[in-house]
Amino acid sequence: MTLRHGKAERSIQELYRDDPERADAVAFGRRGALKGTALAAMGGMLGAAIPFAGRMPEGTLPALFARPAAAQGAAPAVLRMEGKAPLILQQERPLVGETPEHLLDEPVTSYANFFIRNNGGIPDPVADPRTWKLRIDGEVNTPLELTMGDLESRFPVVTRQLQMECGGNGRAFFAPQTRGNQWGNGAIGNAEWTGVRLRDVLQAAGAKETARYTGHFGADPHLSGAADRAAISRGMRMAKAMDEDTLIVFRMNGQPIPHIHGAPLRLLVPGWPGSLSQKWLTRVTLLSQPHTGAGMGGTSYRMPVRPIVPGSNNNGADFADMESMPVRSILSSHAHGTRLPAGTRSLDLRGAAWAGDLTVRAVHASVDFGATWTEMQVAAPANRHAWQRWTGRVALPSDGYYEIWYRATDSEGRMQPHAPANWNPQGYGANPISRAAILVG
Ligand SMILES: Nc1nc2c(c(=O)[nH]1)N[C@H]1C(S)=C(S)[C@@H](COP(=O)(O)O)O[C@H]1N2
Ligand SMILES: [Mo]
Repeated sequence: MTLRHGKAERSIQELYRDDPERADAVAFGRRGALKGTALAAMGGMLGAAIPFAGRMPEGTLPALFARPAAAQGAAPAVLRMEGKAPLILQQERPLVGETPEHLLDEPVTSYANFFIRNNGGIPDPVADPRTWKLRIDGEVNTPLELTMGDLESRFPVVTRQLQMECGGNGRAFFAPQTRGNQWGNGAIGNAEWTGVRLRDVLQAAGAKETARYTGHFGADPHLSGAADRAAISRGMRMAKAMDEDTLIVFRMNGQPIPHIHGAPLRLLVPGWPGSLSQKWLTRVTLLSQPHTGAGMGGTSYRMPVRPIVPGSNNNGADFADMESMPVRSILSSHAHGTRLPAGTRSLDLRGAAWAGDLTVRAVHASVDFGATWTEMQVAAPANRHAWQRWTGRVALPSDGYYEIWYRATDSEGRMQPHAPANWNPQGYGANPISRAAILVG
């Protein structure tokens, strides 16, 4: 969608970003409630009447133009990989693919629809996974070197549905824009993982009193090729390492883990930034001080304790590590921008919601720009740390342009905000209410 203004033709999104008041005036010739020619202008741009125009908050940029894919001014690039759905190609090197939100419609996310996030290269697959060794060392009484066979025979094997979400999921909603992959809501997956508890393995190694943090290491090379640099190497507090749902996994959805997701072994640290879930796992070390690997400290996976000025520079020295992820919901029954047949008068909505280590208490949807909200039915999670599916029905009074607004509330009463809060240089934790545009007729 482009907008003519003098000689320049710019995307409406760009114009809104640079100068919202002028963009609003140029686009709709007004500030204030939509009426008369302004309403006709917006309707014309959307290609439809807006039945709830009277409830549209002043200055609202229609979701049809505001969502990230549209913001790029072009159709997103597509990832083409054997067995994978056409994910949104965020980057080729390192390889990063986002799942379009409407493909996350399965209760258990398949390999095909699971997002991909790499920070470095992709290691060569090993010929025989049985030869893979995992080292446990540092502040332990007995350092261990374990094969896959050792893990399976020495420790209880558990299978859990666990949600894993990139710390930067939702980053594209931040303004001003931050560095990093411009994720929408699709850097999330909820697969069924099989493995052993990290806790059992650390106990077998005899974690010392002095062990307070973990450090994680994987086999993937740094993009520069430098052998002494890690692509990513993060760590967490012992409390999370000892959580019963923090696993060393070797199967995803009942199959050996696909190579791109970390075969043959990876960590799965549900509810906390995905970067802790080290793929191609070779070593876990226990430390008395926070780990200092790649992706630790500064502004990496860290959030301001006191809000900072959006867009300002900050070295993150007094930020705090991001831990449990904030509440978020997705809509999987209808793709953003869907056109439905004339006469459609109700929509059966479906999606998922999750909230880091917490659960989701409620999901609400609105089709009238947030003036009224309908409570959806939210299912219990399959187990702790699994996402929760939701369903519900909304009524549409006539044909035209609608936005489905959807938002979740966590078990402590925190709701997704109208705009992302606590802006930070690397764009973590943006979880605003989402908006999907739907055209009827
Ligand atoms: N070894 C290794 N592990 C890694 C990464 C990586 O680049 N290398 N990326 C992390 C990040 S940032 C995320 S969000 C998840 C993504 O896992 P996936 O690619 O299986 O979806 O893996 C994490 N584990
Ligand atoms: Mo991530």
